[in-house]
Amino acid sequence: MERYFQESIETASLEEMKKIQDEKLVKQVQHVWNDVPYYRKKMEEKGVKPEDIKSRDDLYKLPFLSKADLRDAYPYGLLGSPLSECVRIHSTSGTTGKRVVAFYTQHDLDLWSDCTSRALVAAGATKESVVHVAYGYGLFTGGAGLNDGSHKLGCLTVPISSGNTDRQIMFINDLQATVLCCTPSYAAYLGERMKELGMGPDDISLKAGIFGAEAWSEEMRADIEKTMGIKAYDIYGLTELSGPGVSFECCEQSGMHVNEDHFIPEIIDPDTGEVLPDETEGELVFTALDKEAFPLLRYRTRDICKLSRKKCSCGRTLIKMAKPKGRTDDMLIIRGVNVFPSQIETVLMNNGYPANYQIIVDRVNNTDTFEVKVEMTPEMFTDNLGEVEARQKKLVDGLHAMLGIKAKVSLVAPKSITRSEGKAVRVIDNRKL
Ligand code: DLL
Repeated sequence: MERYFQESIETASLEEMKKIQDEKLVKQVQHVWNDVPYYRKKMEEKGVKPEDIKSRDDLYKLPFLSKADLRDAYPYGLLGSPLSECVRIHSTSGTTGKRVVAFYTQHDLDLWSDCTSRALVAAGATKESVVHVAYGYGLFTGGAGLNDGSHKLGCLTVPISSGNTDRQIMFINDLQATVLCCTPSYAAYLGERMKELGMGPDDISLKAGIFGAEAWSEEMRADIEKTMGIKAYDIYGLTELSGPGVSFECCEQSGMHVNEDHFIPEIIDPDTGEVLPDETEGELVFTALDKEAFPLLRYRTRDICKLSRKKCSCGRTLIKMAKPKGRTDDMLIIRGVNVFPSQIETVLMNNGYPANYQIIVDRVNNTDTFEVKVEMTPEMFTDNLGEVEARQKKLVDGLHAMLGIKAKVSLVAPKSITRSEGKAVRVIDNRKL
């Protein structure tokens, strides 16, 4: 079995990678200076010229780009190629303000599919694999991204998109799919439905899953792996940088290798913008090194994460990023305390609950209210009030120990929280802040 899709890049030495990045960065800065007046103006405001950027070590001199810039420049203001060279757009499902629209030339699409092919190979896919792509197709990048990587690798690709769970299971069974690609919350739902249909891990043909597009915990990974009898790999990416495949997990399943020949990662202090050393948590920033149509430099992702250069047993030398803990903008501040949905998920799963929950925050008489609605499994479901109360108290205590604040916990009937076929909706914040 092939271990790598592009071995010489994936196992390049530090010096080789630096050389690739330095050369590409110098070219890319020139491209942006010449072709993206919006960014050129930002560089001029900061007093930076293309000749000031001679290598990756000069990256810190460049200005950041943020989502606000993308909104300002919507739709064509950050375009780096003539429209006649662009062949595709994708877009985020942003809930506030304008959507982000990203553009691709044919060359951009080719490089993007290299990234997702690398992820598929790292998850054990080969040309013999049957890859069931249940990420949404359309404006969302998940479907198209894994579809194209799967094609490039020569796998039989099932472009089923999301929805119609029973039909998904029928296709997985009938075609004996070996790799499942979808969001982790949808994978958990598919697993739950398979169980209901009486299928155990040995009845399921799948061997690996490539799950991303939202934060998910180690506990959720263990749960999905057990239900389906697979290895579940994380994959990360964002529309602004192409889509899935900016980074991907290998057999070590401990952090994702960044496709560093295409994207330079940095971790910064979100308040000061200062670059932080490896192994320190902060906001993840990426510089796209060879994107033509939408060439973002130092783009602030708002994802909270850390980087590590520790040696990986898979043989890849690409730097690793940890599982993002959450986003600076999905961090809730409840009664002055920072709360991430992923922390709540960890407590629930440690206590044997599935990851079907909703966090409801409101403000009454100037005080934040904080409720966590948690679905019970059918085995837990009971009308014995004393038992339900004891279970609720255990979760209240567990959450208090994790977060330092008290939540109201409401245990609800199995299947009463709406399932998502794409990214799960975990937080309902009714505060008018
Ligand atoms: O979610 C691209 C994608 C598709 C990634 C399929 C992986 C698989 P956007 O809709 O633009 O793009 O959302 C990007 O999703 O900034 C993170 O906050 C979050 N995200 C993506 N992957 C992960 C992950 C796609 N593995 C935003 N873990 C990013 C945690 C993730 N968060």
